Order: sequence, then structure tokens, then C-alpha cells
Amino acid sequence: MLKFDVLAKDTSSHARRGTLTLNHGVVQTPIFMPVGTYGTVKGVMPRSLEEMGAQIILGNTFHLWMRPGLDVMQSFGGLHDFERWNKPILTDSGGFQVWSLGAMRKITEEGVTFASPVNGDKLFMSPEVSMQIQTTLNSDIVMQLDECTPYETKGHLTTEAEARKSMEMSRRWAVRSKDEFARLENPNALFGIVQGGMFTNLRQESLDALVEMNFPGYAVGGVSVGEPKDQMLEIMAHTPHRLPEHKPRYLMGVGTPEDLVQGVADGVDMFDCVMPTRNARNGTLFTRFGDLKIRNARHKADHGPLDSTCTCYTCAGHTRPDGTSSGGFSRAYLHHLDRCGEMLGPMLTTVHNLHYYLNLMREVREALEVGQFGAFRAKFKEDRARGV
Ligand code: PRF
Ligand code: ZN
Repeated sequence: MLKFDVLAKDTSSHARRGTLTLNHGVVQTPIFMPVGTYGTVKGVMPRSLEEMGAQIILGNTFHLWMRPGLDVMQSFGGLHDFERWNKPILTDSGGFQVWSLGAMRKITEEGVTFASPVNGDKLFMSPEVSMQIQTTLNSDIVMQLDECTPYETKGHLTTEAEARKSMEMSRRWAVRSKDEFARLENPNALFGIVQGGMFTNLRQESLDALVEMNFPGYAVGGVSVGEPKDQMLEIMAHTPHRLPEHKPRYLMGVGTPEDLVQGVADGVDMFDCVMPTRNARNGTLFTRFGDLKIRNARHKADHGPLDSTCTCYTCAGHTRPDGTSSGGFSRAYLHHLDRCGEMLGPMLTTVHNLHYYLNLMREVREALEVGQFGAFRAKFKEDRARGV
């Protein structure tokens, strides 16, 4: 089941504010979806995710198929109960991850053959297998199996002919994914994925074919795969707003805070990216006034918070039962945890970065509701350029 309602539209861009109703709940869009590849958003307890307002998280077909495997998933009735997250879950199909294996895999029309990175077993992923796994996981949003067209392979830029071949195979895999999803009587929603590399004519062909198939939602794949920024922006400007107005649009694996705000302006409703979680673990933190590196010696004795306007647990602390505040953590303390390799360090920085991304989308939604998205964007850019 999937229902999508557009509540408000911006007058000077393709941005829109909507609600997406899924089997495990309602999602307010535009939304950022934290990545939980292995059935966990790394280092974050589900109660913290709830606290910071996460509405839907990702899981990964490929990883959960490897470990713990389908028998265990089946015995829990799916991923929600296993990981104790009762809100919506979207799972990526595995195509992108299998593709990332590089030399270890062989892609044919039938599917992808590869050696298990866990135990070396020979495995086969096809559109049908991906749908079977995602059905067992009971994901609210299931992604078709696709082939993410690379930007370049060993220095060779993907040609239009190569991108066409890849896009056409993804299109045939969309048909097979849809047929298998229907055969399994999966009660959730299946998204098609637009491919076509850096070629807008191929993007249009891919989009037209998928729209003809009438999916309940659509993703734009194959961007943020190593291309120069201007090419990424060109695809973002081209594709999302051409997708059906009354269906959700998901831009896969993007991006920086600036990319998200631009994506919303381009008509995107849903985003996911490892950037807030991965960067937190590397000590790169997002704030309203730009990014900072907590490892930098200038933070060594700084009593201030990461972001004085942030209300996350890391920056603002929590209220004790007696009504007093614990106070937020200082940059000096976070710098110290990083220096010592303490595990609380990445836990606190991940909470902050995710809160930043989720709050950014909350501010975007509020601006759209009151018809102030243009003004919001201008202020966002100005603040981010100010520097921390
Ligand atoms: N396809 C799938 N997952 C993805 C991508 C894609 O093209 C990308 C590209 N940025 C990220 N994740 N299935
Ligand atoms: Zn914070």
C-alpha cells in the first residue's frame, strides 16, 4: 500500500510538500532517510532515531541476505521486528551493492553472479531473487533491481551506447521486478529506477518506459557516481520534475545539505545518503554555519557546542527527571573523545549529523507550507557560507 498527497507547491521551483502513507506509517515529505544497511543505523539506538524525528530508514537487501540470511529474517516476520523499528523501511534492491563488488561479479541479462564476500559461496542475484528477499524483509518500499551505470570505468568515460545498453537492461529488469512483485502478492510498494547515465535523452527514454509501467513511485539512480558536480546538477534539473506529479520521487544516494535543498527545488521528495553517518564517524560535522572537522586542534579547549542553534542531544543535552538540563557536549569534549578513539565520540557526532539533516528537511517542509521556500533557500546559502 502507498498513498501520496501533495499538500503544497512552491511557485518558483519544482518543490512540493507532501505526505506519503505506507503500511508502517505516514512520512512527511520532503524527507531524508537515514541509512541502516545492516539492519542498524550505525551507532544509533532506534529510540534516538525516534527522538530526532526519523520517519523512515533504509535497509539493504544484499547485506541482510548475506547476514543474518533469510531464515532468520523469515522467523522474525521481516526486518521491522528484528531491528525493533516499527516505522517505515525502504530497502535498496542490491544491484548497486553487487555492482560495487567490482571484479568479483559477472553481470548478464539473467542477473548477477558473484562470490559471497562473507564465505566465498557462489551466489546469484536476479530481479526475481531481489523481490523475494525484499518480500521476506517486508519493506514498505521495495526497489527494483537495476544496474547503476558507472560514470567511468578505469578512466574510460561511459559512452552513450554503453549507457543505453545498461539503461535498457535496467528497464527489462523493471518489468521482471514488477511481475515477480505481483506474483508474490507483496502488500507493499515497488519503485522503478530511472537510469541513463549522463545522457538526458536516455534519461527521458528510461523515464517514459517506467511511467508507462505505472509504478506507485519512482527513483532517480545513477547520479553521484563520481561525475563532476555540473553533470549531476544537469540530471537533477532534468529528470525529477518530469516524473508523474502525484507520485513520490526519490533521488538515490544524494548528497550534501546543499544537494538536498537543490534536489527539493528540482522536485525530489525523498533522499538517502551515507554522508551524515559516515562523515560523523570520520569527524566531519555539518552545522547551520558550515562544516567543521572535530579533529582540528582549534577545538581542543572550546567550551561551545558544535552548533549553537542545534537542539540535538549532543548539542543541547537532555532534561533530567528533576527538570534540570544536563547541558550539551562541548567541542572540546568531542575533540577529546575523537583523540582517544572512544566509541561515544562517533555515537554523539552521528546523532548530531543525522539531527542536522532531519531538521534541515523539517525546515524545508515548514518553509514550503508557508510559501517561503525561496526565502528559506537564500538564508540557507548565506548561513552555510558564513563559516563555523
Ligand atoms: N541504484 C540503486 N541504488 C543506488 C543507486 C542506484 O543507481 C545509487 C546511485 N547514486 C545509490 N544507491 N539501486
Ligand atoms: Zn547538534
